[in-house]
Order: sequence, then structure tokens, then C-alpha cells
Amino acid sequence: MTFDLKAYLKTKQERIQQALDDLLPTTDSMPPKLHEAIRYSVLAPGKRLRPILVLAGAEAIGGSAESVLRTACALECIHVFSLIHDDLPCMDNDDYRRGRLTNHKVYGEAMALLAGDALLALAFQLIAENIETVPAQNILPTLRLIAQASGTWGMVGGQVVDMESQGQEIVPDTLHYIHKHKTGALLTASVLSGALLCGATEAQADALTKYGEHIGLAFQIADDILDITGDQEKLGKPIGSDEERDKATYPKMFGLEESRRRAHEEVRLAIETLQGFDENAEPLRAIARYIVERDL
Ligand code: GRG
Repeated sequence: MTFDLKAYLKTKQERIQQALDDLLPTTDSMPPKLHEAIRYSVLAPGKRLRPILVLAGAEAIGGSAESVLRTACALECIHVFSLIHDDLPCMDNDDYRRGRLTNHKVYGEAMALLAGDALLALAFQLIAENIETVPAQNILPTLRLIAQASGTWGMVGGQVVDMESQGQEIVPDTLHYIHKHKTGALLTASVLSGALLCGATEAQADALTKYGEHIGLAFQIADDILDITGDQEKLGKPIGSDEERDKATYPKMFGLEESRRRAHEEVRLAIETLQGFDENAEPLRAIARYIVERDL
């Protein structure tokens, strides 16, 4: 029987939504406005790809998805922090995200900035609290991995080079650096953290790191393509913004056809890295294919 990814994603999305609702600070605690701003963006409809990768990474090595749920929510918090800050007027100055007004449009710039800051800190609290369901010795390398992937060695570093490259002629290596760090680092950390928390061997961790790097690149290439060919209703944000901002993208550098070919090749390589894994890794194989086939 073929694996039903649609049903898998739906079940996991619902579980993550419930867990986020339970774990986020409530609006009846101080300071309520900050908590409202946090909940507004985190509970908005997103694909939940990063938390799902945490759960699927745990399952791929025979671990329990339920045991890594707090870390899965932590990865979504870090992702949403990056979205809120990326939308601010000092960065992309975007009005819409996930089909609704951006955080600063509703709560103002200062509150949006602070909501992002609070989410980053909350993420590390949640990972530390995962001690209730996984061994303490597995948490330390996971904390290090996620901290590295979020900051200058990962997402923030990639964002800076992306920002500095706008309107510039860049070489393919720089474009690769941007995609690998801005997007790939957090996706890689997601799949790997689920596995590390469940006691992955070195060989399993190495394979999942490569898997994450390949899907990370495929995801960002697909995102670049969707910004040209996508449906803005489905995406929940306007298209064409990369071209408007003269951003460094795969289609701009290589054209649409070559970009599609490269994205599919990355998916093939991602699936190949899972050769030593059994049917427990079927969700990861299906997620890799979905990354280039998605329309949002
Ligand atoms: C501002 C610290 C800081 C970092 C910004 C990740 C990032 C770096 C900015 C977000 C904007 C962006 C377009 C990033 C590329 C990664 C990406 C495609 C994010 C959108 O992720 P999806 O498609 O969104 O998974 P949903 O809403 O489904 O979660």
C-alpha cells in the first residue's frame, strides 16, 4: 500500500496546532498584548513543515513522535520569529503573511519585534522542557544544533547575505550559501533534532543531515519558483516580490526550467540518503517529493 502523505500531514498538523495552543502563553496572563501578538502569528494557518520534520525525524529511527512534540513546537516558534521579523518595514516590509495582515500591521512594529524576540527565547525553553519525555543527554546536542542553525551560522547569517545581495550581481556559490543558511539550516536542524532526541546513531544523524540539506535546497528553489508561478490566494501573500526587490533567486540565475530540474534532482538525492532506513522513513521520503510538488 502506498503511503498516504495527505492524511499524515493532516494528522500531524492538527496535533501540532493543539500542542502550540497549549504551550503558547495565554492572553489572560501578563503581558496580554504580547501574548495576543504571539498567538496571532503562530496559530495562523502555516504548513507546519519544520515541526512535522521533527516528528518524522524521530519516527524515521523508530522513536516516538509524541516524545519530541515540545521541540517540534520550538522549531515552529523559531520559524515564526523569523517570519515576523522578515516582514518588518526595516526588512521586507510585507503586509500579508499566511493569508492575514502581518504582525506589525496589526500590533505595531515595536510589539512585532518583541513578539519575535519572545518566540526565539520561548523555543529554547520548550526544548529544555523536553526533558520530561527524552533523556537529558540527548537534549544538549539538540540545543546546540538548533542554536547554531538559527543564528549567524544558519538562518540569520543567510538572511544577512541575502539582504546584502539585493540588487547585486552574485555568483552561484553565494546563492547556494544564502539558500543553505537562510532556509536549509532550520529544515536540517528540524529533521535531525527529532532523531537526536530519540538517540540516533552517528550514521543515522549523518544521513539525516544530508537529507535535510537536500530538501532545504529543493524547498527554497520551489519557493523561488512559486514566487513567479504561484497563486497568491493559495500562498496567502502576494507573488512577484523577489523580482520587485531584485532578490537573488534560482530562476533569476538559471531560468525556470533549469531551476525545476535542480529542485527535482535535490529531491532524488534526499531520498537516496535514506537508503539505509526502513519503512519508518516513508514519511520523510514522501515529504521530500511534496516539497517540489506543493502549490503553497
Ligand atoms: C529575520 C532572523 C530573520 C531571518 C529571516 C527564514 C527567514 C530568514 C525569513 C522568512 C522569509 C522567507 C521567505 C524565508 C525563506 C524561507 C521560507 C520560504 C519561509 C516560508 O516558509 P513556509 O513556506 O511558511 O514553510 P509557512 O507559513 O507555511 O510556515
